[in-house]
Amino acid sequence: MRLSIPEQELMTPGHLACQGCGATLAMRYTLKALGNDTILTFPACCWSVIDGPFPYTSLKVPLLHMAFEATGATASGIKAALEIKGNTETTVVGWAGDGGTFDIGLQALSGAAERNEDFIYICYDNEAYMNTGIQRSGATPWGAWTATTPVENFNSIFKKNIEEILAAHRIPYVATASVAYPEDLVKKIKKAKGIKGFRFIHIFAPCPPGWKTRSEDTVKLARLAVQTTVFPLYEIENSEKYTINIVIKKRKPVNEYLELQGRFKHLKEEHINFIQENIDKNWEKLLKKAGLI
Ligand SMILES: Cc1ncc(C[n+]2csc(CCOP(=O)(O)OP(=O)(O)O)c2C)c(N)n1
Ligand code: SF4
Repeated sequence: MRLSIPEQELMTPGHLACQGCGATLAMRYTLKALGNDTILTFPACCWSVIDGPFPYTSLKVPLLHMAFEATGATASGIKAALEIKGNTETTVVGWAGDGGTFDIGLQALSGAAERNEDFIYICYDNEAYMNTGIQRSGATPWGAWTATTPVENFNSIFKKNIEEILAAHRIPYVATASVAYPEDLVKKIKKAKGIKGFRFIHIFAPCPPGWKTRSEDTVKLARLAVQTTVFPLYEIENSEKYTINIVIKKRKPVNEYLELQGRFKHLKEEHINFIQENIDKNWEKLLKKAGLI
């Protein structure tokens, strides 16, 4: 059998993540795609813990821990320092959670994208501020329970469309990816590695304690998110060329995805219908942009 995913492991076992953490799969596949000539920078997030305390580390590449809001600026600085030293080979990656990307790091992210800095920005999206106790973020979906959007006042704001925000910066590459589709994920990271300029990749990464799900359902949930088109897999090149990588012909109803998660268990039928209507609208918009309807 021909393996499409590199065998090289740059993430070791014995890290500090919870069982079934989607963010660890995201990292493992990303490093397989990038190889060891890579430097990472992390803001405050679960990954600043998962890696382990100094001098221990679960990653075989250099990394720099940085303040929550500073991923875009820090990665820009690392890249500039390497260039001064004559190193144009090493891949620089800003690696942040959704809180550090959609909300608190958005300013530095936008600045780096506007300058078309030559690094890859990866957001692993577990749809809340997990590391500090499951507070709502700009990536939290409509209807979800979080610690700051309790059941009686559940989240009633839609997830920010971060892809469109980034595409509006006219950067060369924007892509979504999922831990349930590792071949697609690795292909996109490799493609991003070969592009010069600012590249943004948004990886869907379920979180069992934050979503109130079973650890063994992480990949199933990530797959259902694609099959229901809650999280479609697509690319935007040079802010105008849309490609849907996995076109779902027979979409599953959103309830199949929601019912596995404790964070949605308070929802009533009318809420689920409302969520479905919005997913339908978004999917149609995307099909139009990709020229498929
Ligand atoms: C300026 C600032 N505000 C708040 C914090 C506390 N803090 C540390 S990690 C974190 C949550 C990060 O959430 P996210 O970026 O979504 O990553 P996740 O924890 O989900 O991996 C918060 C609020 C901080 N370190 N700095
Ligand atoms: S809280 Fe969620 S994202 Fe953080 S380590 Fe645990 S499973 Fe992973």
